[in-house]
Amino acid sequence: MANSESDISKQARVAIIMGSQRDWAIMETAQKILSELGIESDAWVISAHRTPQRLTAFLATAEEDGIEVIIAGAGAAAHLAGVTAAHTLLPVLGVPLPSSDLKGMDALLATVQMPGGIPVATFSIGRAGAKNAALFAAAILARGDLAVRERLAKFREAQSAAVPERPV
Ligand code: RP5
Repeated sequence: MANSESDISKQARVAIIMGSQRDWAIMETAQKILSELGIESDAWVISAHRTPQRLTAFLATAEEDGIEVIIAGAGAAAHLAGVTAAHTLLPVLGVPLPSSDLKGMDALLATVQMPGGIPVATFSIGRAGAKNAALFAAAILARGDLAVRERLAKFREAQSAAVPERPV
């Protein structure tokens, strides 16, 4: 995992950012899915309130560094995805995390309730949200990348094939 705003992996097409090191236990699910789909990603701990300069420095060059989609995971009063979206034209996929006593309901509302004008696509709380954000990022990239589209189609096929017709 890259740790500095100045070392964005040149190949990474998807950036996974999260407000705390503690969020990685869930957000690494997104990186695993992207890797299964052959999509380069890179991950950073960037807090909108604890490391605001790190966030603006990262976003200032993200697009020119080749990032096409940003997945932002945060818990509690989760403003990371919204602030990120305010600083970039890249699509921002928000994952609310269950890291507070409210178990993600706070983060869900904070992430989904963006006032009109700055959109954040919001996913479900926790691991399922991280997984779906990665699949959604793949779907975005698949519009202009047939190889990704094919891998996404295979992922869906394998997922269907893994469902037993009868309970075992
Ligand atoms: C948010 O606050 C982070 O995304 C994290 O989920 C939550 C708690 O962070 P820590 O205090 O555990 O670092 O900013």
